[in-house]
Order: sequence, then structure tokens, then C-alpha cells
Amino acid sequence: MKRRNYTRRAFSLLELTLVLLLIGILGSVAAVSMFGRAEKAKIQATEMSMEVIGSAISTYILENNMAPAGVQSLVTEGYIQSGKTKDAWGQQFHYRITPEGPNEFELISLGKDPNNPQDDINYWLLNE
Ligand SMILES: [Ca+2]
Repeated sequence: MKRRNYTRRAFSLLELTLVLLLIGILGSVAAVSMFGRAEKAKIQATEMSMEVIGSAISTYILENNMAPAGVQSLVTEGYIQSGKTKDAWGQQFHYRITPEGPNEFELISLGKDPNNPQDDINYWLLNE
């Protein structure tokens, strides 16, 4: 009889361990998917900011016959609101006038990893 009690206790301990393990696994899966979603949201927010800035640059070019000197001058000249000049990772957008290129300017977010060009977001590739 005593032995039976032992196995019962051991079994419930095993059950408890499995449940805890399962909670741990589910928790980390949830964390990973939340993290992935947060990154996706940051990319979307950055793309939206870039749409706004890119079209503000195009409007600026139409009105002034020249490209703005920098994203900041879009703010000082009232084309975009202040506080919209950084991507979702808090980095300034990379902006450059490119008369030699296929487009009048270059507008790039370095993405999550500034050292990895793979996650860069290019304004001209947004709708492709
Ligand atoms: Ca990058």
C-alpha cells in the first residue's frame, strides 16, 4: 500500500514537471511570435513614415525645383511634422540626392540591424 502511494506521488510530480515544461515551451513560443509581430509592426511603421517622407520630398522637388538638403529641412519648411524623421528603431533615415541615379533621391532605413544591408528598407522598393 505504501509503495502505491509513492508511485502516485511520483506520477503527480512528473505531471507537474510536464505541465511546467509545457508552460515554459508555450511561453517561449508566444514570446517569439510576439517578438516577430513587434518587428513586423516596426517595419510597417517605418514603411509608412517613408511613404510620407518620400512623397514630401517629391512635393518639395515640384515646388522648389530642387531636392531638399535633408529630411530635417522638410520639417523646418513645414512639409512633414517634427518627430517623423526617424525610423521605428530610432535611427535617422539615410537620405541622399542622386542626380546621377535612376531616381532623384535615395531614401533608406537601415532597418533593425544597421550593419546588415539585408533588412534595409528602400523607399523605391516599397511597392514592389
Ligand atoms: Ca540593415
